[in-house]
Amino acid sequence: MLVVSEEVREALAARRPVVALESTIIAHGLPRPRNLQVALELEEAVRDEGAVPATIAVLDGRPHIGLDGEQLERVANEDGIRKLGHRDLAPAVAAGASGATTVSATARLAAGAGLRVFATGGLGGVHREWTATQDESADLGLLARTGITVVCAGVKSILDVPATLQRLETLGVTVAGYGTARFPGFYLSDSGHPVDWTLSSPEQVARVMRAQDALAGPESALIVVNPVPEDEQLDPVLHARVLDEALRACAAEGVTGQAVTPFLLDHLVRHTDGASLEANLAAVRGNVRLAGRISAAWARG
Ligand code: PSU
Ligand code: MN
Repeated sequence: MLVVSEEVREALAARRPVVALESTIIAHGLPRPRNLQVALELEEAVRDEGAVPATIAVLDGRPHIGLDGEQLERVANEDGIRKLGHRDLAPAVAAGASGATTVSATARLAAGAGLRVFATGGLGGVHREWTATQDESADLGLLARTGITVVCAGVKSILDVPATLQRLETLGVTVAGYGTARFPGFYLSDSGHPVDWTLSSPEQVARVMRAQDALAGPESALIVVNPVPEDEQLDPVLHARVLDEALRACAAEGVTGQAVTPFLLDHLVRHTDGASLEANLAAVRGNVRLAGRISAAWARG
């Protein structure tokens, strides 16, 4: 069922490091034509750390683990590329549809193919106004039952961050700050909330992964949160102002469901003169590099 690229298959067979990358950020999280450049750049960053990148997407009904240049271009530029959460995988496969995978769908496919380390920008989570909309990303529930290590810059700041942290605690998902005791704020280095565990090297992360396996029990993810460097973060004052406007525009235009996240991200890019895009990219770049180093430490074990 899964189409695993030759390069990824060989790396897995030889126990060499592999890093899974999601594709929703490319198809629906970044503007064209920058999105394709970024997709290529992220794969290059994984290679720089000595690991093999495996970007994941569904093309013509087939889930792909590892894309070639032409396939990456389809994800970036093809009109009609859907956004697929994990619940959308089966209908997409049955219909022969093409779609980009969110964190939940990517993590499920990656784990199914035997990958252990995954890098992204920010996770989905609990939206503000949850009490009215009950909008909580399927990312959380899936990570609560999938044994994968996700490197991210926290959750998108468009979300209710403390509620999301609480949900992760309730669901039993381990969260560790990389070199920090603070939970990062995606575009910002610090969300204002603490984390309970701090890890300071790829080897320490790999040791936690081995401890998870040794303890056995129900599978769940390890979320490693890696802050964007302070000198590359979005100006916190600008962030607060534009985010407030974006949330109001979203409500005023009646945007709901899957469309909420892309709407808010796009609003932020357009109303910060691209500064949110730069901070977003700085965060993702750092996460991808760290994931490369963690997968190398994991492979050495
Ligand atoms: N973070 C970004 N850009 C994105 C996403 C996260 O900077 O496009 C995507 C991820 O794929 C994440 C998804 O899994 O948004 C969550 O969407 P939703 O809130 O609809 O579950
Ligand atoms: Mn949602």
